[in-house]
Amino acid sequence: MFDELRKRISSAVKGFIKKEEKEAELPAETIPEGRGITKEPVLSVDTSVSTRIKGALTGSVKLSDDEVENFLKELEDSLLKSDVSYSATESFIAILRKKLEASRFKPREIDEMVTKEVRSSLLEMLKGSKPGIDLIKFVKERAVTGEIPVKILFLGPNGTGKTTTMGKIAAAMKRNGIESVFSASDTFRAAAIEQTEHHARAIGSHVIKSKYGADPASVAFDAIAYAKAHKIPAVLIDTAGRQETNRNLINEMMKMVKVAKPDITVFVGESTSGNALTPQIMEFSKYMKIDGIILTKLDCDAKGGNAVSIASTTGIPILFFGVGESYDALVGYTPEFVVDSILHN
Ligand SMILES: Nc1nc2c(ncn2[C@@H]2O[C@H](COP(=O)(O)OP(=O)(O)OP(=O)(O)O)[C@@H](O)[C@H]2O)c(=O)[nH]1
Ligand SMILES: [Mg+2]
Repeated sequence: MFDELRKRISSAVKGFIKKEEKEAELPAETIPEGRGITKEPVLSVDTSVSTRIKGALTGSVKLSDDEVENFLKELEDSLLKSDVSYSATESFIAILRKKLEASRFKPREIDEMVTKEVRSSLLEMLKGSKPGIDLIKFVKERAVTGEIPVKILFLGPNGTGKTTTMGKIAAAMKRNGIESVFSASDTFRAAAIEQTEHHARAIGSHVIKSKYGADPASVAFDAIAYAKAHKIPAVLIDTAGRQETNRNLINEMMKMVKVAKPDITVFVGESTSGNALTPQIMEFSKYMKIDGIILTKLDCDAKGGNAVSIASTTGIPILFFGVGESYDALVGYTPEFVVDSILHN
């Protein structure tokens, strides 16, 4: 996961070797000492001979405007090629530009120090986004106040991992002592009901189902009634997937929202959808409020740019990443997780 973004962002090692070769041609006293290939990928700044000479003489150096701009241009191209949205790239570059222009660098540690600035700029940008709801904490708090069941609706285009993710959430709840009921509201595909039942059995959750073709909202209504009657704190509502632009699906979801009145609506999207992901989310959010996003299949996503830009582009926080098919392959979103995965520090 994030491999391509990481490679692009830290394309350094290649550039770094080239630079080392360039340095070998310089007079010995102008070569900053002690720069070798470190284990961690380090970004590479193409510094001019004059910057390095000044650095060698004074012990600290400011990057010239050209050096900053060339570096930023390269980084900007890399981010855009890795599916980071234009607006996210621009805000990141703006934060980083300020830092690079204001900083003085030790000549021997320019690349390491610039990498640190990149890290802190990425963190600053990601931390600027709205934090997501902690689902487990939310249900626990509601259980204390007695406002249960908490109803969580999972929706999104087909095949993104809605049913599997619902299973993962139920498993995480179970580990935290929270019982849940599944609403098998994907009545669009005959096998979907069995699939939901299969997950419920494996996790030890309850399941409410109806027949193939039944009204999905009425199944949710029954699941909520069951949870109320049995004081089960969470109802997890599975839904059918289709093309995000499919009008029937949108109508079905709107009816679901009206009938089930979910406390939390989660959009489940594939991180591998590339640039198609944001329009998918925006299409759903035209008709209903999306509270959080779970980005699945990050383990299959070489680029990883969506993880960086989704919150800043859509204004909707990422709650979790799906990183595999097993029930425990769910990672809570933190800006640090994203940045560490990219920069490997
Ligand atoms: N590698 C990987 N596979 C995943 C992940 N999440 C789900 N899958 C797989 O993706 C496939 C589709 O998952 P489902 O949960 O059936 O997706 P869905 O959105 O419910 O599909 P529909 O109900 O047909 O719309 C399954 O093979 C899952 O095992 C993930 O995070 N990583
Ligand atoms: Mg499904």
